Amino acid sequence: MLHERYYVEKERQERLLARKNVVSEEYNGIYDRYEYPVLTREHIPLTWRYDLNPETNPHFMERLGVNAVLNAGAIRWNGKYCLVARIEGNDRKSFFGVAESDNGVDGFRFWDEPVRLPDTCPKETNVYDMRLTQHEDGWIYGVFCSESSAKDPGDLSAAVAEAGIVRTKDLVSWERLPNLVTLHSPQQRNVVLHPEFVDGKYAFYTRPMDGFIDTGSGGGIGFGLCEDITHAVIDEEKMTSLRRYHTITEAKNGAGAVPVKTDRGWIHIAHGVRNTAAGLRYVIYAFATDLKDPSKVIAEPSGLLIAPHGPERIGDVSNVVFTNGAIAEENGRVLIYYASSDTRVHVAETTIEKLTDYVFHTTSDPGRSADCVLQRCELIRQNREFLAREGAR
Ligand code: M1P
Repeated sequence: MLHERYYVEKERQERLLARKNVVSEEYNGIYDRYEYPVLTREHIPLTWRYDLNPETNPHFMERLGVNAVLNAGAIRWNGKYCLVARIEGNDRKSFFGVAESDNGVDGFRFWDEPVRLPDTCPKETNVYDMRLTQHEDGWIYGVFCSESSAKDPGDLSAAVAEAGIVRTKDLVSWERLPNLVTLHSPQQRNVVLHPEFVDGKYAFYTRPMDGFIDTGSGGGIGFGLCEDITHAVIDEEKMTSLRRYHTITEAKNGAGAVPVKTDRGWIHIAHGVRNTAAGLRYVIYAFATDLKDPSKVIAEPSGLLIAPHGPERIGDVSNVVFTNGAIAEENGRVLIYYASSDTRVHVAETTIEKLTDYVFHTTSDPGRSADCVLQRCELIRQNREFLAREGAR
């Protein structure tokens, strides 16, 4: 017989999964934030965490607890909104799980079992942050961080980050391809596969790094082409969106969701990092690249698009918002999935029209306080004139 607590927990989880999400009152005209996270550790099926047999688990203890559900790749698949979330066990190791919803903003439910990636890299310790690309070659690719120990006996935390690549046709069976090789960058994280061929080649957004945490000489988000995805090697990495002094990308940045194609360019939703006395602060920003040459930045609005607000600011790694998945629908609706403080996943909703307006009509960062205040005073002047013309205050 099942433990009585099973029914209590099951009922609690069903209530959580059935809860309707609501648009938050916060307004900026660019996107709507939703009130409730779409995925948390409480969404993980009980069968993944508990041993349900009272003979072997008389106290109905969590035997394999889950610490956090975060950074999710996203895709519209078979009429559903699917997230491939990073699930971090209490043991600190991450793995992936597919959760689906009918509307993209609530009711996300994990499939019966986590994703089992082919275990082809014996040295790999951890995997996380999958970006899902529906490529024009017909495959769905998952590009994720494959982390291995640096085998430095003097430093237990020394690690090496590479980009792992898998592909699938159904999100169930995954074929593992060799990790991406970038000839001039020792480490890579936040690598994203572009959905179309560029000059007949596969195109990747990269994030060259000298070390596991610090990007070192890595100047920002890179871009490189490779002939053969089954042995992906990038020789030359060009820079796209750059790290800049005294901006939201001063410490580092990285590609996020697969770019969204619009009439005016590819819109990228990425993350920028700066240093503070309280540690690194991660925010989400946007920029656009040229339709024909997706490495060429053609618009970069000033500052951040999404910052951690309210309860989002607190979690395992506080003061962080991070995205690696967005869904752009045929009707122009765009859902941006972002994790807060490395702990849970949220959604913000906008449209291609609004994103395009935001990216192309928001002024860029002039780089200095004196110029920023001039920019703002000019806005105020124009508004005063407009209000006067309208006879309003
Ligand atoms: O802890 C914040 C994020 O840190 C890393 O991002 P980046 O490589 O830009 O520093 C990633 O490990 C990410 O998973 C994490 O959310």
